[in-house]
Amino acid sequence: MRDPDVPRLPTSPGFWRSPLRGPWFTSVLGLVLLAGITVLFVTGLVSYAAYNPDLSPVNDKTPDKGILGFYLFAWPTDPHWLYRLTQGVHVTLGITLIPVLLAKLWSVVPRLFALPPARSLAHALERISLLLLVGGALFEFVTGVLNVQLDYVFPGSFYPLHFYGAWVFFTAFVVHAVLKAPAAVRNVRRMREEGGGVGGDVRGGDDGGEGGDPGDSLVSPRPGPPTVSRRGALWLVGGGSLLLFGTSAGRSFDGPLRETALLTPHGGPDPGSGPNGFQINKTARYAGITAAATSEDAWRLVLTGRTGTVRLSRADLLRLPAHSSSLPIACVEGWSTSDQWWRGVRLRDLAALVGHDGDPPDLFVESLQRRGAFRRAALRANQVADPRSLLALSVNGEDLSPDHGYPARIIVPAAPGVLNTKWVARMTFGDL
Ligand SMILES: Nc1nc2c(c(=O)[nH]1)N[C@H]1C(S)=C(S)[C@@H](COP(=O)(O)O)O[C@H]1N2
Ligand SMILES: [Mo]
Repeated sequence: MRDPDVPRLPTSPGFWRSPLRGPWFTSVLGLVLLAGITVLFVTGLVSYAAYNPDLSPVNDKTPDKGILGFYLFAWPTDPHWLYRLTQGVHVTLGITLIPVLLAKLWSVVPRLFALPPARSLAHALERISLLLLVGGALFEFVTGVLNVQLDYVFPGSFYPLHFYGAWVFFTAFVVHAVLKAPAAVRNVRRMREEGGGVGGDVRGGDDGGEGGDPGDSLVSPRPGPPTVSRRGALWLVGGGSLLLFGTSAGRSFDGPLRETALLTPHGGPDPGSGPNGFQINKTARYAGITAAATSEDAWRLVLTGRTGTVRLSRADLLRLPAHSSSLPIACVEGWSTSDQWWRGVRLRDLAALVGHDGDPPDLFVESLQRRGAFRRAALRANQVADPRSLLALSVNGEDLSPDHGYPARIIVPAAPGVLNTKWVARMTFGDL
C-alpha cells in the first residue's frame, strides 16, 4: 500500500525516503571515487600515450585530438611490464569501482531531481557541471566495460569516444571535487568524532556550499524505516566491488588464476595448452589468414629501408642470428599474459639489413591481414633499437601457432598488445 503522505513526484524531497542517504554516506563514497577516478584518468592518458599516437597517423586513434595531445611523450621500453601494469590497473580498477559509482549516484539522486532547476547563476553552473559529471561518468564506465567485454560495438571508434569523454568527464570531476571534497573530508571527520558515521543516525552535516537549504539536503525529511544499516550498505558496496575485483583481476595472470576471471576476458577463443597455450586476441581465421598464404613457398617478408628492398623467406630468417626475450602480451582490454619466451630476429638487425646500421629509425609494420584496424602499426626508433624487440618466429620453444602470428610477429617490451603485429608481411624502416 502506498503511504498517502508520501509525495508522488521525485522532484519532492519527501519522495526519497531511505534513511541511509546523508552527507556521511555520500562523502565516504565520494572520497573513494576521488582517489580511484584520479588513478583511472592518469592510467587512461598513459594508455593513449603508449600507442605513440604522435608517431604516425596509423597509430593515432583520435586524429582530431588537438591540444588534448599536449602531454604525449615517447613511450619507453622499460620496465618491460609497464603497460601490463598501467592498463591492468586501469581496467581492473574501473570494473571494481562500478558499485561505488552506482552507490554514489544513488546517494545523491534526490538532488538530480531537485526543483527549482537553478536558484542562482552559481547554482545553475553547478548543476550543469553535475550533468556533465553524471553523464560523463556513466559514459566512460559503459564504453569501457563494453570495449572490454564485447570488443568494438560503438557507432564510431572506441578510442576517440573514450578519450574525449574522459576529458569532459574529468573536467567536470575536477570542478566537482574542488567544490565538494573539503566538505566531504569535514563530514567524515566530524561524524567520526561525534561517533556518528557508520552506525550513527546522521541528520546534520555539511552539504558543501548548498547554503544549508534543507530542501536540498541529502537527508530525507521523512525517512522510512531502515532496511539495512549504514554499515550494511557499505559492506554491500564493498562486497560488490570485491566480487568484481575477484572475478576480473585474474585476467592479468596465467594458470589457475586466469580461470577466476569469470567476467573477463570476453569469452575469447580457447588457447589450449602447450607452448602456444596463452591468451589469443584475434584468431588467424578471424583475420582471414590462410595456410596457403603463410606456407614456406608463398610467404616472404618484404623489408624496405635506406638501401632498398630485401625479400626473406622464413628459412632465410631462421639463418639470421637468433635472440630470445621474455616478454608479456598486454592488451588495452586489460588482460595480459605472463612473460613468454620469444625467439627470433632482432628488429635492429633487420634494420641493418636494409642500410640502417647503428642507429635504427622508426618502423612501419604491415600484416598479411587485409582488413581490420590492427593490421598495421608504427614503432618508434627507441622500440626498434631495444635488443629485446624481436620479429619472433617461435614462442616457448615451439614455432608460433597460426593464432599467435605464424610465420612471424612483432614483440616489443612495455608496448600495448596492439603494437605487436601478427602475421607480418612488410616492414618499412625510415621516416614515417
Ligand atoms: N595482424 C594483427 N596483429 C595483431 C592484432 C590483430 O588484430 N591483427 N591484434 C593485436 C592485439 S590488440 C593484441 S592484444 C595482440 C594479441 O596477441 P595474441 O593474440 O598473440 O595474444 O596482437 C596484436 N596483433
Ligand atoms: Mo589488444
